[in-house]
Parts: sequence; C-alpha cells; structure tokens
Amino acid sequence: MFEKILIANRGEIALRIHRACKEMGIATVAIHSTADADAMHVRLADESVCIGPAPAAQSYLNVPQIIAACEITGAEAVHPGYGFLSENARFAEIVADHGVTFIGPRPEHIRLMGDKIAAKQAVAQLGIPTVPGSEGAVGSDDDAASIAAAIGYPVLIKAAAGGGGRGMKVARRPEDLPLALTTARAEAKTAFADDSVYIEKYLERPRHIEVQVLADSFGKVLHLGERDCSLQRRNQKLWEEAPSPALNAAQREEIGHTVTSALSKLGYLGAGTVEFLFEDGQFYFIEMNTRLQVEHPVTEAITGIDIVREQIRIAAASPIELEQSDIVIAGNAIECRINAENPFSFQPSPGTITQFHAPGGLGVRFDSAMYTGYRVPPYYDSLAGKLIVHGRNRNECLMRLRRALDEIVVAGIETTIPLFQKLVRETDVLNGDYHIHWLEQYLAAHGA
Ligand code: MV4
Repeated sequence: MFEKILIANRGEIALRIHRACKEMGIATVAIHSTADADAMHVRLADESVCIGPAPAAQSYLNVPQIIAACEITGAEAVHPGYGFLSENARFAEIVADHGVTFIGPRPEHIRLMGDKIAAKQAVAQLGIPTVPGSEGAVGSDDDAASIAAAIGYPVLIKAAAGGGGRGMKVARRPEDLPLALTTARAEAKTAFADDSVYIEKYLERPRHIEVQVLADSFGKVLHLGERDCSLQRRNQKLWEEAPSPALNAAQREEIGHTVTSALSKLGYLGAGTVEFLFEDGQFYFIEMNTRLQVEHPVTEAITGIDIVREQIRIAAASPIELEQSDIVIAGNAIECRINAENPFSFQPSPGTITQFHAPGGLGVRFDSAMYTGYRVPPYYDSLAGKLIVHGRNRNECLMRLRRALDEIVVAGIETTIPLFQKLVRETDVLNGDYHIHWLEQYLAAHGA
C-alpha cells in the first residue's frame, strides 16, 4: 500500500480523499493556489505545497508544478478527484512516466471516453444500448438528412468533441435540419476547434440515470447500482438520489449486468460511471465518466462501500474483496448540492462565511470544506458543500432531508439551500416524478 498520496484537488473532495487516506494509514500532501492558503484541505493535510497563483490554469491545472510537488514530497500516488486534471489522459501518462501511480483508469480508457463518437461506437460493440443515430460523424447535409429521415424526427445534433451539452441543437422537422447543422458545427468549431457532429434521435423527457462501477486489476468488475441525476439546471446537477425512483430491482440488475459485462470485456480499471438517458423503460448510453463523481456519496450511503478507499486499493493492485452478491442496496439516499450561488438566479456568490453550522444526526452526512470565517474565493466552481441524507426508505430520507435543511446555517453568502427547502415540499419531487427538464420548467414557473 502507498505511504503517501498527493491530492491534486481542493474543496470538499480534497477533504473526502484525505479522510479515506487517514483511515488507511496513508499520509497526505495537499496542493494549493495562493488564493487557497487558508483553505481547509491545506490545514488538514499532513503536508502542503503552494503550486501557483489563483487561476486554475496556473495552479490546479499546472502539470509541471504538480509533478514537482510529488518529487519534493515523495508522494507515491496522485488522486485527481473530479474536474481539473481528473479526465486528462495526458496527465495520467505524465504522472506514470515519473514513477508515480495515477489513482484512476488507464490513460487509453480516459482518452476513449473523452471522444464521444468513439466511446459510443465502442460501448455499442460491447453490448450497451445507445441512442439510434448516425454511425459516427455525419458527412454532408444530404447524408444528415437521410439519416434523420431514417431515425425519424425530432433529432439532436451533437458535437463529436462535446459532452456536457455544449453545441447540441434539436431539429424538430426536416426544414429545421440545415440551420441546426450549421449552428451546431459553428459552435463546435469555436468551442472545441473541431466541427464534426453526429445525429441522434431526440428523447423528449428522459431521466438521467448513471451506473457506478468498480473494476480491479484482477478482472473483477462490480456495479454499485444507479443514481438518478435528473434534477439539474444547465447541465449542473443539483439533486441526486439512489436508487432511482424510476427503476425496479429487475431493471437495476439488468442494466448493472450489461455495464459490468461490457467493461470487463474492455479491461476497464478503477471507478467509473456509465451515464444513460432512460425513457419508456429503455436505457440509452450517453457518456462514460472515468473519474470519481461529485454525487458518489449517495451510492456509498446505500451500499456502505467507501468508493475512494476502493479506488486507492485498486490503484495499489489490491483486489476488491467483495462479490456482486455482497452488494446490497439498503434504503434511499439523496444529495443536495449547496452552492455559493443565488438560489434562483444561480449567480455566483463568493464572499466570507460569517456563520456556519453543519447539520447532523442519524443518516445525515455533510461533506464540505467550509468553516466560520472562510472566504469562498471567486476563482473556482461554486460547490460549497454536499448534504447527503440516508433513510430506510424514500419517505424517511425525505423527512430527514427537510429536517437537515432547516438545521444548516451558512451566513454571509447566498446558497442554494432555500431552493431545496422548496423542492422537498413539491409533489412531483416527493413522488420521484421528474425528468431532465423538470427543474428548469419549475424554475421558469416559480423562480426569482
Ligand atoms: C440527449 C438528450 C436527448 N436526446 N441525447 C446533454 C448533455 C450530454 N452529455 C447529453 N445530453 C443530452 N443528450 C438525446 N439523444 C438530452 C440531453 C440533455 C441532458 C442529458 C442529461 C442531463 C441533463 C440534460 C439536459 C439537457 C439535455
């Protein structure tokens, strides 16, 4: 096992990784920008290295500085967390070239899943259901028109280099197609310097359901059930829950089996998430994330498995000491993302936290790097904390969530807490009856 791990991240996820390391008897190295000198992740770590000025490009994305920090501290492995360098295949290679273990998947799989067309083709070959559409990038507008006619309207044009929803355009009728293609290509060219696009059948009101997997270096691949992440706004998830209110045990087992069998054929290693759209009882692959995700704690709550500990063990070539039959889904868990933002306009709200009180009690977890007097810097994403609540069933979970939301105190900045206080009283949310556009429609009707 490693003796020292460098945590190449900040905020709540740096603390999350630190905690797993401490439980495993591993020393930690924090890296930080000048803006984060007073951050909790720096205070908690055994050692810290300042790697550059506030902008992420010069600090948390500064590969030479991070490698130097490994060398001067003697860290044997790097955990990238999420965001920043976590899905950068080149970073994973450079880390390995310096004799340091990258705690994550193999570079080839990070690279494959970063190419949306190649990923879709690869997983389709491995038996994962995908959305009907073009086989790879579309050529001329005439080719696009015949593909669209064959799959039927509405269709969605997606950027090959995209992901996260950028550069997508819907064509509802054949006459919309030329403009949708031109706009999607132009946006893709500007955003990614690559104007290749592909076409899919447009799903009108799907849910976003993702399957968590763990794969070790001995060929064992397990799934930890799914998370429903449909409650989102502008591709920012706000509420995630597990299990999905939309699936039954047989559907869960079937999609879980499909995913593990595919990833085992691929030779995947580490933690990963396979994302699907789910509509009318059918799953359609959209993307695979080759990193730890923000919402991993809801899966930890219902399975009792420490996903970060498993990532570290897998990277150290230890076997997963569980079988699929050992993984039992117990109760329900919900995560609310407490962002430093106006709850209805979602404008960032950096500033000093004048008062802070974390909620507690049975079934309540609060992952955050906040403290009273902490100044939320304006340079990074606005996630300030994650409230994760677990109950023996969904109703118990919702009762605890209402109680915990009323208990948290975060003063001095605006947060998304008031939005969640309204959502936990909405009939559709209480019934689990929502889809990927539900929250945007709700905010348009009830927002600021
Ligand atoms: C779709 C879709 C409907 N039909 N594909 C958006 C992000 C990208 N990763 C995939 N996305 C979508 N792909 C087809 N064929 C609707 C979305 C979508 C979405 C998906 C997941 C979570 C939130 C979303 C918000 C808007 C659109």
